[in-house]
Amino acid sequence: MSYVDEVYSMVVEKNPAQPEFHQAVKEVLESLRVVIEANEEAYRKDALLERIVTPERQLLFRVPWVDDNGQVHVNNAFRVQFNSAIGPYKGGLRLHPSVNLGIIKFLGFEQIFKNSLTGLPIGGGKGGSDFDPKGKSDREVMAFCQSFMTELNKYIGADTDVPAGDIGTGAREIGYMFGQYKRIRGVYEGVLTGKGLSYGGSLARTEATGYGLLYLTEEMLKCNGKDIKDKTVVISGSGNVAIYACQKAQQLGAKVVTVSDSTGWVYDPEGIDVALLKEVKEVKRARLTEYAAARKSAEYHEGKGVWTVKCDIALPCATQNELLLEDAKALVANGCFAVAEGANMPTTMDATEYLQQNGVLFCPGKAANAGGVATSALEMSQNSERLSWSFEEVDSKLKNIMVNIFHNLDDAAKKYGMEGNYVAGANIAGFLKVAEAMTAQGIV
Ligand code: NDP
Ligand code: 2IT
Repeated sequence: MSYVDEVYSMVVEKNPAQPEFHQAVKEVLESLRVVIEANEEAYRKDALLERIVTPERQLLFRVPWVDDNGQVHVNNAFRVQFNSAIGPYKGGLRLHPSVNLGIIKFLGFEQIFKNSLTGLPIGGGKGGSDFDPKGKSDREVMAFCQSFMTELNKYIGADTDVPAGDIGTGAREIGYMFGQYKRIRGVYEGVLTGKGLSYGGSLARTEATGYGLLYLTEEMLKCNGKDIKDKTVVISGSGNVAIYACQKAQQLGAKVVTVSDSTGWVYDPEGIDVALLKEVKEVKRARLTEYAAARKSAEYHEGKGVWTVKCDIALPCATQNELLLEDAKALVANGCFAVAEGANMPTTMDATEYLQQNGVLFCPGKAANAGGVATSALEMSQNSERLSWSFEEVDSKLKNIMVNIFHNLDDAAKKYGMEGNYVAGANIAGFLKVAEAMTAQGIV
């Protein structure tokens, strides 16, 4: 059996019932085959692949908290410190009822390669809990966040592990967590990113993932003789990534005609009204039915459906495995020519292959959504030097980073004989830097 197949079998055997983790490992290892085969002897001897697929440390803990009626609840919480070869662990905290260890491991594993692609000194980690912030009062969210941080604070720090937002964790949650960390540890340091602007947050971090997605998409189109201007874009999700992807796409002259949430989706042929979307989602924390009710041109549909809308470009920005083979077929049939992932692993492997085989430009999340974590690393730099950069400065650094990421993966794909395969390019470019750092640091 080849080294890649051996390691993949080991992962499946040692990590039962973690399908998302298996899927993420499979996608990475498959596209590394040519690199691994060229270095097989050295990698095998050092068990490099076994080490890279095994987290350095996994923390599992309970989070008890009291609701507004005095009832106690208990949630499961996780922090997976996956790989620190190139910097302190860095990655978000997901708060969603679907969270389990396998999902956090898939996200942490992806984060290793994503963070490497940014070119900045950050290792890979991820955490979260099956707590659902939806429908909870601010007080209840605070109670959860404080209890969560009462345990997590022991394992994190500005130079060891720096968490941030993800699904369900936004500015409100980061604020409560930061306050509790500071209170318990007694240090004012950049231990979390995505902080508010009044206490050490970076300008443009809120916008960074969505804006970065569009900067990369624009570059990918440009290098393939296409332009984003006047194109029709479909977006899924209506959270942090989707909102700012929508805003930047419109600034670049495209028309975004859909957004979605976990209950339904909106089709707005006149183009999504971003100010209204922000009011509904960021201020009122309401459902998309409220967007449709306030906007004449919008239609609301229950369930799933954005991928059936005719478009040029599709940007999945909600969650994992939300774009399936049948969706890929619908996109191709409707003339879609580019897909870039704002979410982590939103496209299944068979859907990705179908898109690639049908000539669709496809950029995987670990490259396309790296602008969020890259800007988090810029927030860490600003915190360390106790300075704040202007919006324009951060935004221009973000744009440069995204353009560089695209060229790195494009070059890696070409170098290994897979021109245009940006999945392979991203995995190879991300992996090589981490592998080199791990090799240089010995068996740790
Ligand atoms: P938010 O919580 O702000 O928004 C998530 C959006 O996705 C909401 O519209 C939500 O709908 C929808 N969604 C979540 N889970 C599901 C589900 N199971 N089925 C259908 N819809 C769902 O999260 P973000 O925008 O921050 O994150 C979106 C994606 O982007 C995630 O994959 C995340 O890992 C990734 N990402 C985020 C980064 C960041 O900086 N925030 C950086 C890089 C990647 P509803 O409100 O109904 O739940
Ligand atoms: O998936 C991701 O890259 C994030 N949720 C952002 C992580 C971060 O540390 O900013």
